[in-house]
Amino acid sequence: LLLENDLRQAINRDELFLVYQGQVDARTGNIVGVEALIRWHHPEKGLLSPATFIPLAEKTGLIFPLGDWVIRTACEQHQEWLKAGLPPIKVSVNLSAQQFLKQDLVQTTANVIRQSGIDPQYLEFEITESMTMDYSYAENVIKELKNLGVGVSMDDFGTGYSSLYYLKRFKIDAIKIDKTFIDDLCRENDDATIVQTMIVMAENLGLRVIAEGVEDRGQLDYLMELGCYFIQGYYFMKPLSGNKFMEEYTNIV
Ligand code: G
Ligand code: G
Ligand code: MN
Ligand code: NA
Repeated sequence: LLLENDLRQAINRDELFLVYQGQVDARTGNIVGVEALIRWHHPEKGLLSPATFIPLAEKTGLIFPLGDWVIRTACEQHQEWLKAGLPPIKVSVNLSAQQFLKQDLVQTTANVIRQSGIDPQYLEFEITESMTMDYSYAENVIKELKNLGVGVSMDDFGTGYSSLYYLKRFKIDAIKIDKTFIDDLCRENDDATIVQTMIVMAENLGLRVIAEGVEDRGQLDYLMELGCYFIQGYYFMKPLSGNKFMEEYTNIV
């Protein structure tokens, strides 16, 4: 209950912030996108990771103002990078199931796009397949987001229970292969087989594939051999503040 009250005030008190993890095209070394990840600088407890407060936010309904803040802040950051001279890069925002299923998501997103001035092709939402949901409603939300020009990717791909059905039903743009499949890619034949199959399937369905949690050269080489070039992981970049990200970007390119 105490933490809930703290979280309620955290937005107004400027205690929440986003960090950004670059996604790299391993063929060129260019950054092709970033994922926005929320953090909370708690006045007493220090830095808190989303694993400690997103479930609480979901339970209490605070996920709605918090989620709106994330979308807005990520879009504003994109625009600031542009003003500072960076080329436009896609920014991905994680959505909780409740946010995705809330009636005003599309309207809120349209408002943020208009107010921030972001070109919507550079905004993408990450949804997870573990959401239990009304499929025809979800299908419609994705359609409306696409009408706005916003992309949708499936996060943590392979860990849910209906992933293939989602691919059949929803017009998504990309899958993000979950880190659990990448961890032992070079040691476990089964993991390698599963990853290879995901990549081939995505390719044939015309979806972008991003491998998550790539930490070493061996994993990178293996993924490139399998034809997966979009890489997110500590091997290339850790999540960084907006300013640090810009510095790194300027150094890389
Ligand atoms: O950044 P980190 O690895 O600590 O993130 C842990 C989890 O929190 C991930 O599953 C990630 O998807 C989730 N997460 C990070 N930022 C957000 C956010 O802004 N909104 C939601 N709903 N989840 C987030
Ligand atoms: O669940 P989701 O995919 O949204 O969350 C991604 C999370 O994975 C982020 O919290 C990010 O901090 C974390 N992450 C990204 N790359 C790596 C990595 O290479 N190693 C580890 N251990 N975590 C990573
Ligand atoms: Mn994600
Ligand atoms: Na993931």
